[in-house]
Amino acid sequence: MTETATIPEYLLSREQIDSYRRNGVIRLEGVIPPDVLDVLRGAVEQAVEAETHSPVPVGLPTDSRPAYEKIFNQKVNLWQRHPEVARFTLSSALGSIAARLEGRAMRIWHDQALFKEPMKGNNKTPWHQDAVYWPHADRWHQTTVWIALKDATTQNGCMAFVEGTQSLGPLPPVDLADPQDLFDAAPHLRPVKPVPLPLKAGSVTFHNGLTFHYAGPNKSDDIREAFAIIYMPEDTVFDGSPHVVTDGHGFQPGQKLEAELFPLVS
Ligand SMILES: O=C(O)CCC(=O)C(=O)O
Repeated sequence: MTETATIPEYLLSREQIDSYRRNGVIRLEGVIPPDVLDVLRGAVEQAVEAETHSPVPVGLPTDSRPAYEKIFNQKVNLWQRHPEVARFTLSSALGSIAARLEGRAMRIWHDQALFKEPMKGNNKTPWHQDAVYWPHADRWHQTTVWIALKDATTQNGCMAFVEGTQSLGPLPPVDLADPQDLFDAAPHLRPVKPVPLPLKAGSVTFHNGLTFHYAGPNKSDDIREAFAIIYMPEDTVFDGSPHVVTDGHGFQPGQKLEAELFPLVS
């Protein structure tokens, strides 16, 4: 397959959309066909490799290293520096799934490679909500597609979710480098069993930006490779908080995030 590999349109049933809206998460199998996945995985691996040996990715301020770097090799907004990744981040097939699940037109907020090294201490991803870290005035309808570039299993750190937690709304953010217990803010959920969602390579989850989620440590002997694309509603407004994606771009609080940095994909 050549560089023209494209993610095909994906049919969603009414039941799937309802299930996503109820649970705040859904697993969709086989969204990226094997031949397209080979191209996507190659593009992301190459981009990560190219940036792993430079001190700070081109275009990011030097103090921008996310706390997440302690947990995995995370590269944010690869699409802006690597055209072969951009073809996938800007995929209207994926963007249109995001739009149908959340019921509104969507823009890219950012993408990120999430490569979890094997056997690197206890590199679990702590329980958190995503949208509470983002400088968005409204945080209810962001969604992330988490694409397994290789099989994600309970052994190598697949994601797990507490279904329905998006309805709690934004809670105080936990410090990802030195996490507090997210469940302190919602102790009634402690007995609820989280749902692990292992994925075959090429399958994905979409999760709402407020759904509680976690990923275990990578106890395998291979890298857990995932690529995530985060979408925000078309009319998202900047709330003025600092963030690596918006810092230095001159956005004013109250301004709509409709720049070239945030293309419409649905
Ligand atoms: O890949 C992981 O371990 C965590 C990713 C995550 O939290 C996310 O994509 O929102």
